[in-house]
Amino acid sequence: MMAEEKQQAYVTVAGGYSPEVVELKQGVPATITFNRTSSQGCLDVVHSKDLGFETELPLGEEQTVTVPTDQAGEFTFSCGMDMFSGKIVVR
Ligand SMILES: [Cu+2]
Repeated sequence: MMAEEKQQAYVTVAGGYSPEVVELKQGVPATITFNRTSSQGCLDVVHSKDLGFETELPLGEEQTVTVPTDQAGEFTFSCGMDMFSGKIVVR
């Protein structure tokens, strides 16, 4: 494995998450960039209790979070009120 290997995922937030499932490779440093492009719904916060991130998503401003990939599995992220959710699959 190359020391500088990284992976970056991109999720558009517009009345839900697109894509709803983000796949990441275990053991490779990862970031996910969220871009909220619509004021629809209550998606101005995204968080994951599983993976320990939470960030506000100002409309039209990309926000990048670091995601731990040391553990394989399926992890959930959701809006601030847990009404919309997506999944991060690490394997
Ligand atoms: Cu919500």
